[in-house]
Amino acid sequence: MSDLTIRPLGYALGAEVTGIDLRKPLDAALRAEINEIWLRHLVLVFPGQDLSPAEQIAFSRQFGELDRHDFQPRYTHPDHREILLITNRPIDGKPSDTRNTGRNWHTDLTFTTRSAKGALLLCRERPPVGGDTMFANLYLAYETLTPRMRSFIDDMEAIHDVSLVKGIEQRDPEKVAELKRTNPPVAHPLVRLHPETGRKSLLPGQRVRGIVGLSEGESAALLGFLNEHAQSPEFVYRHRWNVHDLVMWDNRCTQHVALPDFDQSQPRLMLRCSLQGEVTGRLIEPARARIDDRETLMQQLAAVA
Ligand SMILES: O=C(O)CCC(=O)C(=O)O
Ligand SMILES: [Fe+2]
Repeated sequence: MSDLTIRPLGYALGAEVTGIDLRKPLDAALRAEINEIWLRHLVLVFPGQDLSPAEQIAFSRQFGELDRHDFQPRYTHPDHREILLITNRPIDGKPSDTRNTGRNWHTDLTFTTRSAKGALLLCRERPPVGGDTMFANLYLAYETLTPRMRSFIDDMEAIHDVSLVKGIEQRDPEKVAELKRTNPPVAHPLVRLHPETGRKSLLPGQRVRGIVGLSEGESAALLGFLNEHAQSPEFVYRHRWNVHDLVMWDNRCTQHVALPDFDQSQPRLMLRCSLQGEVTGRLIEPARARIDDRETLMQQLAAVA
């Protein structure tokens, strides 16, 4: 047995893990134990881990292939493409485009066909108050729906759209145009199966434009309900950061939001490694990206009649 101590931080998800120095290599048994704790608590907080970028990368790699952050190459660590800098500190003398990362409820990279498996975020600098991150358990969001609602939505697909990333219009317009061009809307299952636990979870979020096959009105009503439900306080853990917290979340069954509840003149600096996920989405043709607007059609028919 290892010396790990696990302290649950929230009813729905989140656990603090102590009794480990993440700078040291993990053996297979310890790796398996951490993975098992991760699958159980979905968000792990390892406090007091003063890791160098190379150490953070080495630990993160134990849990999957690392992303090289091709979306935001200007904001990666100068010596390590695997580390993304999420900060309000200026970069190359310009406001950082990552200063408002994650400002609406989302699951990472769902605007690509291959949303992330997970992420490991290390706090380097934080404001005196605020700058919290909230995480929600999407297994519970699914399991607490009625059987009737579950079977209604089980085989639906949702359209995820990068242009719904909150605050995207405040970023460098050229980069945003490129981001939109290279990331046309994609459809992901609204209910997904976790590849390791086999449990179903909901995949909602504020970057979802609509549901394939539903009218705009139907989509808006259903998504409004599902989003409100999935953000219920009883499914949420709110993390108040300390410097040297390493937080590791399972992106396959959670969503999160980074709160702008702090004085933006105070520096916040987070270093992120992202674990590559499996392909679960599909590109949809631009014409199909629009929701089938049956409502407009019905109105036109009514006007003719
Ligand atoms: O800055 C944070 O707290 C989290 C930002 C975010 O959404 C992410 O790193 O995926
Ligand atoms: Fe995120």
